Amino acid sequence: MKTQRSSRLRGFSTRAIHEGYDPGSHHGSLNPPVYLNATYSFDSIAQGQSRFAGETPGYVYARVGNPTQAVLEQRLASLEGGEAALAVASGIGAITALIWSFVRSGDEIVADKTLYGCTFSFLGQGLSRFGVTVRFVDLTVLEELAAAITPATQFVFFETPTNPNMRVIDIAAVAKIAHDQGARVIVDNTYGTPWLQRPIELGADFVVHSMTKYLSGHGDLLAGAVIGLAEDLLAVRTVGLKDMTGAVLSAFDSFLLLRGIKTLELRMARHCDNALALARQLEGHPAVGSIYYPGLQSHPQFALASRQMTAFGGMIALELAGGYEAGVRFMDSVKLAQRAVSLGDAETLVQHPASMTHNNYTEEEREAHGISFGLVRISVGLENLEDLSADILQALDLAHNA
Ligand code: 4LM
Repeated sequence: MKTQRSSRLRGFSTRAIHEGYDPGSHHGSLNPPVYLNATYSFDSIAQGQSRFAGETPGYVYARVGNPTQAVLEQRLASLEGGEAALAVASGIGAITALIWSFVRSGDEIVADKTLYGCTFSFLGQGLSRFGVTVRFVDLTVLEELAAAITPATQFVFFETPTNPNMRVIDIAAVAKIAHDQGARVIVDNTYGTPWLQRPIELGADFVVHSMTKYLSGHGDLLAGAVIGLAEDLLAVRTVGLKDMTGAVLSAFDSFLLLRGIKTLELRMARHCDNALALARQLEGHPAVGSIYYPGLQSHPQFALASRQMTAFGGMIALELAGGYEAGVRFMDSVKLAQRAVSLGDAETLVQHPASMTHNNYTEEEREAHGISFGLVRISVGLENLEDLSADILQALDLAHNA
């Protein structure tokens, strides 16, 4: 496998703020211009033809690229330690554009059994209509991967930590087994972000993101990204994006993402600090039956998470001792936290995966895939920790003592 570029050229935040943009080339404008255009004019028909043929660099039409988006893509590639990146209109747009670019009828995919609901639908229901076989296995048990992979396996796909139940998967170990069988590895790094883990440096071939979440950080847009080798990314841009999904990111959303990513390190550090402190308060609380946070020593993959991740992320899942009804009372009782899906925003968000983000699983699938009906998900925000924990604890008390 070809080795992708090391991301360790300059510090993380330095690259998050400066990579891919030189104000001196843009009248000193500190921020990149927002290029609001659908098309690009050519000096001559010959120039346009050679750009279309891929013989000379340059833009042709905004479905294939835009200079504001290009700055964002260079920055993303640097942060993830990949050769190239493609920014698209949503996380699902990124996953579909990548997979549509390479799979054909008869191919197989092995995926972890816990995935964001719409990813699960695309893989499990969407692709099967086109002759692609997807096997869902528990990728924390490497023997299950070895048993499921065949010479027809194109991709091994997983999230880590998994949405919503926070299982942690060993990226390097999965990549080794997959590569030995000629399959390529896609890691959805939405929960992790490149600040917490860089899957390509651990052996993954592709990283995908819902940039709607931590990378944007402010809940004001939908976006996705694919990062990987330049030749593969060219295929994803010219096939998966241009011809198969058309999931184009706007220049303005590219600009907002560049703004959000400047503070990614600061925000992630605060998300992680708040989440770890809150998880420690919740563990052992009489209202809490089970809690899933990889920074707690009780988490089954605590040792793996400690070596694979810089810190443990901003997401917590829990089951209340009083089950689903207590969970609903808890979510209905929060005052500072908001009842909403999505994650990675400044605001703390609580939601019920079984009926919301993961409602495309049938009841049987949910149980088989370890997503319990009583599970409550918290996306821990950036609020003052004392205010946040007071809100969560008062809601837990109300839920417990009702
Ligand atoms: C949610 N998640 O969980 P777009 N990959 C992961 C995700 O969590 C999501 C996507 C991809 C949630 C949305 C409502 C790990 C989304 C899909 O929504 O297409 O940008 O990302 O609350």
